[in-house]
Amino acid sequence: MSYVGKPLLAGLIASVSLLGMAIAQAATNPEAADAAYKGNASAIDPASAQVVHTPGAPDLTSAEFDQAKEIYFQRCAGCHGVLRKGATGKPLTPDITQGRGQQFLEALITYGSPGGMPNWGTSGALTKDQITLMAKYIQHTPPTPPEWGLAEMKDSWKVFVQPEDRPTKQMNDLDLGNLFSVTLRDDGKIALIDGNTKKIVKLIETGYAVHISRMSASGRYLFVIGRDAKIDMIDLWAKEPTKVAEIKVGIEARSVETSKFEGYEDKYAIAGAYWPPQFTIMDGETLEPKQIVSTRGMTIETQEYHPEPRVAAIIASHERPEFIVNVKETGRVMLVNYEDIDNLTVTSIAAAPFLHDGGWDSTHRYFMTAANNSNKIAVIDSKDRELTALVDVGKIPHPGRGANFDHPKYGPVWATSHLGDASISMIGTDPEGHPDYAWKHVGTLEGQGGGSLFIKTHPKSRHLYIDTTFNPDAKISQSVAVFDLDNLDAGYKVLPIGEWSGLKDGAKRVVQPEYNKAGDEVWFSVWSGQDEESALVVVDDRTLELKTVIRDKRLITPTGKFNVHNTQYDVY
Ligand code: DHE
Repeated sequence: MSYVGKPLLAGLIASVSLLGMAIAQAATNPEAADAAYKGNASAIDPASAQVVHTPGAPDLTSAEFDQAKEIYFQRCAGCHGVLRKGATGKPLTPDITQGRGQQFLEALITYGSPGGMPNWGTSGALTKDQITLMAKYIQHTPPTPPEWGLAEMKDSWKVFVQPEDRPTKQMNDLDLGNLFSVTLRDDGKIALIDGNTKKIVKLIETGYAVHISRMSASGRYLFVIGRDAKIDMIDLWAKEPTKVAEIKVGIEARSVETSKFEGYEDKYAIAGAYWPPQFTIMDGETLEPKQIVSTRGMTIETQEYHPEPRVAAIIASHERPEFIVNVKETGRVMLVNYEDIDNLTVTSIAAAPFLHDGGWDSTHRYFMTAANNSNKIAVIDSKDRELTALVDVGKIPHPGRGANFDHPKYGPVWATSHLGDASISMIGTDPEGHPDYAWKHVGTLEGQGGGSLFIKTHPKSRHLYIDTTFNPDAKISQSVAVFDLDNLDAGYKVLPIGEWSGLKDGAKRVVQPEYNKAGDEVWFSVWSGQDEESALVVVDDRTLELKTVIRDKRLITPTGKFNVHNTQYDVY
């Protein structure tokens, strides 16, 4: 069965043009970088969403409805939500849109807004007729995509190699700890690359618009999730790394993780979905779905029902048999205890909207997570199961998993960069040794500019790298800033990663620094379009000089890179 295919492909192409457009707009409006980043096509097949004709809304024929649905899911759902309850973009439910009226809506879509709404008309992305159509369409009740429960999951679930037929030890000569799983975003694949030889070991077909890779606690299984909510489980011990199971846990998703608490290593996997809004706990060896939990519920602030709270980052606790699940729109962090898998206990912590990504402090006790619409970092204590602090940081924090290092004055700190400004915020994380600074925003570094997605260091490194992937200035989006951790006051150096790649054409956006196992080299993706050449650039962390460029025509749209050892042990 084809769940995505053409609509998604078209959507991704559309989202690339949205990206260009919104990034251009970001030159004058920092919110636009955020819209560019979040305004990707939805993986939902528009045809599956049921249409309701709404009293008070302008008439539309079935053909017009179909066309409008397609445009909405490709271009609008990423920001306004599938059910139009609002996320980065404003809510667009009929009670609001009918009140605004056709003319107002057409003008808004045509010219955009200072809040980050792209100028769909004046940029030429939508025609006048399409804008008239969309203004009518959003005055109708939002069509609802189908649910995805146990039956659908079981239908999609396949075990290619049963656990008893798998090897009991590593059957290949790969240096698994230094293997990298590289997302080939628009090619529906990952590339496994040997960190020592820099050669592609294998390409593996995965879900569409692949998002992230995570490792099982033992370091044996690699889990990859696509935006289409398909999970592929790869056994790295096989003669050559091989897919051993797959499942689709929803229609649209971003996160996957595995149980890491002592005694539960490799026992469970969990994946969060954007649609339907839910998470699923699966058997860690076969992906058999065990429990599905809906995240629909009340927002923390106004205690208002939200029908579509998407699951963002998930991290496995080292302190308890628990998964920590970020629920974006409600602003809740759920601590899901899997000790009794048939009777899960969930502790719901009110943090802040809209929770996105995050990672551990250096002790692996405190989960530092970005509430990017609130410009805050929520600190979750995984041991005492409570909110330790909400820390104000810069505009639209986006840490990835963040960066931990020792600051000469503040002791151990965790840092995030931002999509909305050039700052890098440092938060003290040592309540024992440096109580005066713990859970406070202790200092700010000034980076190259806004549009940053990822910041990275390594316990063995004395450097801190910050990308600026969505900065509107190509010179900045194609390079990274690096700070010397022993001399932060000296400011940053710029490494011209895009130029070092040797690529001539393309956007050459530099994204996501990732260290090798030894912590002495750093890998960057140089990300261009699907029909253009991309590359990986490897930098010597000691000298900050170019070490290698990995160019191969199979490396189509590389973005995230996940070193097996660092991902397995949460090293960052
Ligand atoms: Fe991501 C992590 C969601 C766009 C590359 N991304 C995450 C996580 C979430 C998320 C919730 C945390 C997962 C976890 O830790 O469990 N990303 C989203 C979106 O909703 C968004 C904004 C828009 C979309 O439609 O998908 C989005 N992300 C992107 C991109 O455009 C990026 C740059 C390129 C790509 O491959 O799609 C991108 N996201 C990444 C990467 C990580 C990630 C590389 C993991 C970083 C890490 O170090 O762990």
